[in-house]
Amino acid sequence: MTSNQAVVAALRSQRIELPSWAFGNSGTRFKVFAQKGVPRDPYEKIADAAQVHRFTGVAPTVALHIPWDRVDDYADLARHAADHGVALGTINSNTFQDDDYMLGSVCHPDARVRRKALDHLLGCVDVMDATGSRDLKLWFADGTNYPGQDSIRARQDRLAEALTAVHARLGPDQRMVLEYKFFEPSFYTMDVPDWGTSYMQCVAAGPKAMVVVDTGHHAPGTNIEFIVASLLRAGRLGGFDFNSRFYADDDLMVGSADPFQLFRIMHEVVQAGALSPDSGVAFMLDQCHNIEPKIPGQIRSVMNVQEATAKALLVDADALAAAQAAGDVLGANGVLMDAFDTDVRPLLAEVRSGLGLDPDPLGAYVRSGYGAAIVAERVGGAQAGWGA
Ligand code: RM4
Ligand code: MN
Repeated sequence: MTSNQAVVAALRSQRIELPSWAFGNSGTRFKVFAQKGVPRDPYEKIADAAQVHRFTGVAPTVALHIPWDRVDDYADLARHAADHGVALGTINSNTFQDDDYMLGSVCHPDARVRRKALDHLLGCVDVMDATGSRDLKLWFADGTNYPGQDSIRARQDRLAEALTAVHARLGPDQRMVLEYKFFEPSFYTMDVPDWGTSYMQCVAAGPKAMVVVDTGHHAPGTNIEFIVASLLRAGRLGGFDFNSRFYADDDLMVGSADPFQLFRIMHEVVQAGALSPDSGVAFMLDQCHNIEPKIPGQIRSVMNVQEATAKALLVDADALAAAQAAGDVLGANGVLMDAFDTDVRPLLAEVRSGLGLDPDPLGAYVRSGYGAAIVAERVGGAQAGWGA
């Protein structure tokens, strides 16, 4: 294979997972602007997600959020997904929207609440058994608002206890991925604020526990690619929740705020040989589309990840290694910038044509008439939204 063929092959086999919640209505605490044609249930969310795969060819799985996507029969939902050419992916737990969780979930001072939260997590593994999902994503809103409110160390102990119990429940091919976030909803301490805490808890929990990096969950200026490199080196990078941030956890389209950062992250992934679907690194989107249309917003996001990936794949690894070994600072940086400055859109158009797809996914989606059809068909019923 020429190197160009290797790049094309890597782009063809790339996999990006979509979040079911990106297709429902979402907003800020000020207002949710409902959009016409938005799904009313998990079945319609999956039908919409399937459109993203139909036009990009690289997004064949949809992550569920429990209980937002609760259904009576998960095996039936999995069949529905298969009928639409996609599969169910990561199961996201939710221990942040019940009144009982005001002071936390698995870190709560009251053992009754901790038990309730743990039962929810174990229930999510039951869902995984029915859907065939590999990963359980854990994000805990747990934390404190005031110094002295609770014991930082006791809360870590409670967290460890819960993670050990979940780990013990996982099947041989299942994993848990633990997400961190430096602030919000708690403002003084979050119980999993950073990758170091997540890593320590994962190591203590066992080999099926991996760290997940949500790109929006860092303080401004954080060098995320350094974290990615470190976790890859330790064999504990379970995956990404991709999105963009300007200020906080903005959940904007990945690659929209800082495409260079996304490129730098993907460069670390490519260098570590972690791009392929069997590498154990899950590439997921975790986004909300508050003012832009949702299906095109997801298509655009997938394309942004593809563009960053293509640029990372175009880095001349030999030239970079030679410049680094020679201490050629400007030369090494130049190799990276040459790749970043490449217009990869023609290459990706070629990749799409090779997959039998329209080279212009956004245009093809509009021309398909799907967006207009769901606006006409989905009348009545309650639209799905963030939190439902
Ligand atoms: C959280 C976290 C989780 C996601 C929810 C919707 O901030 O990022 O991954 O499931 O939001
Ligand atoms: Mn996330």
